[in-house]
Amino acid sequence: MLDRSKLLLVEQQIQKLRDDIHHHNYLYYALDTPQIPDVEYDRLLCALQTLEKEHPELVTADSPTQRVGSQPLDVFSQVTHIVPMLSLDNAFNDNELYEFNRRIIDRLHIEDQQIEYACEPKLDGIAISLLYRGGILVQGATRGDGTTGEDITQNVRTIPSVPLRLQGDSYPLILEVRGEIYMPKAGFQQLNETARNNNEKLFVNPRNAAAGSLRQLDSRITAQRPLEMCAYSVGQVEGGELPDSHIDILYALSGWGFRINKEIAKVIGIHSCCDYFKKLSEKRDALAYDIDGIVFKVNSLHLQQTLGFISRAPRWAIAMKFPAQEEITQLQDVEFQVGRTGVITPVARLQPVFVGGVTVSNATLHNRDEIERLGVMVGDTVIIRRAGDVIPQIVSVVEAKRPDNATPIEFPQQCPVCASPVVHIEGETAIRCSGGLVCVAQVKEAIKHYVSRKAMDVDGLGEKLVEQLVDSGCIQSVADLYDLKQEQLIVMERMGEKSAANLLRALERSKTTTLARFIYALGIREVGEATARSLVQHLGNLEALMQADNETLQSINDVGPVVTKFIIEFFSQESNQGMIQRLRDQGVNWPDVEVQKADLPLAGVSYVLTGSLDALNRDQAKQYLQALGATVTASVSKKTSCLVAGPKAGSKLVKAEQLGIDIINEEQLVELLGTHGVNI
Ligand code: 5U1
Repeated sequence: MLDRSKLLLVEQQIQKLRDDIHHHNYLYYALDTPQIPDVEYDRLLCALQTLEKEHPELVTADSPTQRVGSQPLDVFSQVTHIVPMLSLDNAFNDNELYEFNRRIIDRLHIEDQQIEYACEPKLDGIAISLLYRGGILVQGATRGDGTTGEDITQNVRTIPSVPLRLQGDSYPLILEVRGEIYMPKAGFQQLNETARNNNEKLFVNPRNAAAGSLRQLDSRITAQRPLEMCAYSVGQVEGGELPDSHIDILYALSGWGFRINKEIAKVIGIHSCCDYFKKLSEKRDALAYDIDGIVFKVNSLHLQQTLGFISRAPRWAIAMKFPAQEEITQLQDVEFQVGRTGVITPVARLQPVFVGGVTVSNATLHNRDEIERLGVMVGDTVIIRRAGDVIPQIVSVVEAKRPDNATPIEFPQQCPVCASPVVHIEGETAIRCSGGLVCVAQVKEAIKHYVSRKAMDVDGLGEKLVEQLVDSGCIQSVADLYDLKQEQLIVMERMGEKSAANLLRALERSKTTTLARFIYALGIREVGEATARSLVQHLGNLEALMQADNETLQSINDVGPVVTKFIIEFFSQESNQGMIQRLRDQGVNWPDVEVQKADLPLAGVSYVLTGSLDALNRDQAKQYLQALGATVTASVSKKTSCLVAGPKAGSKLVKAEQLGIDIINEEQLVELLGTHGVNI
């Protein structure tokens, strides 16, 4: 038993750690200006977890440790919104925006130039209401029908940019903050990359992924999804004053710990709103998140009150939507394209149609399954969708408009580029060209990938130029790039002396890179940027990667059996070893990387999981153990430190017993994770 003064000291330590962590969360998530490195932050969190583990009676719901999720619910309960959550009227063109402004002018009897508008991107996510009492988050709810939503408090708690406790002390006693929960594009891509590696179903777009993540009854799943929250208004407010303009309210919310959109702006008059819309439209694809329009709000709260509401939407706000992203057109033909890894993709050639601000004449049809799912034939009338900067997709077929001469889509038996036989690999939906580097299409795609921005980033070497260089026989592999001469380049189309010299300089510059970029640039199947980074973090150098065995690779975060197989296959091919050697001889280099692991609590400990687990699935158990620094491998060997055996464990259990390896059950695993602050 600790005496009172010692307990008081622990309480003070816990309080100080929580204050510090809340403050750094605020700097990181709300202001995007972290002031300490990640390891320092992890240290603070770890210290707090340790103290809370020793003193569970001191754990509170607003503690920053409480973001890992909790026991699954049976159902979500209902929540009534005291102040209804409104929707927004839409404008689809400048005229509709001017009409909105005209209605405001007529009601308020003022000049256009007297109206100040707040402009902000409309995030494509899920609307949320967060209720704070005394600065503590007590409820998170969906919009539902605007009056009644679902209580998803457990889920919103897991989102790092949702403050569990407000900053400062000037906030109202009761404050309901409204905003959008969304999944940034990069997080979405990473989530789907992992799902693809695990042969799981992919999410269609970031919005669906965010919605699916929030709808989880098990908040531990939500905790693993890369969600963010951005505040855009308030609902119920009691016991405190707010500023008298929308923009100033947003700044107040930012001061209390919320992320607000960086693009918000205050403008005068509706023409400036149009200018803002054009500017943001150009920036849209470069934003880290999807937006589907721009919201314009009368900035003065006093004027907002005078204008009031009509039905469920305020008269003082409008969402100007980006041009329609779906259109109707005709499928004229289907051609087959060969990708970097030999996958043959059917590409729809369409009657050109204007959609989402551009003319579209091609759309991907993905694979045979997709064609069957759509039931599409050449000659059909189809609906296409263009979302952000992704390749347009065929969404559905208008069967009523199918012409009599519509023809089924036939898949080729031979590669359309090199005529090698097409193979259909068991378990894969795709068909592949078996030509490998004999196939010019695969060579071209491999080179395009190698020079691309996220790989070796060779400025000035676009797709067309790569094709010309390959077609003219100047290059046959990536290693030939660094042997290119000025005289070979200047004879290419649209290539003068100056651009040739620039390109040679860019190639030279690209030789100094990072190991992660180089690994990504090699184009190993299923090795995306994130996987390449993971490989580097765990292995440190290229030699270790080239020699890594099945067990080593599978113990790495993000690396499952499929990608392991591709990595081993890639490095076992002599042609690839030769190509890497040639690149290094030509001067491709990178700085050494320090393997990061040593200060994690389970660093150096190797686990194997077997049998069925109950409280958490195998993937979750693997992720938790890896996050604590342990390696998790698929098979038991002398190097294994511990076997986690659930019911129905078989040969791995027998082998672990024979080798005298520690064996624990799931309950003991949960307890072990708990001692390191992972509460299941
Ligand atoms: N950016 C932004 N999105 N959004 C959605 N502001 C905004 N305001 C909304 C909605 C539904 O409603 C207002 C009426 C508060």
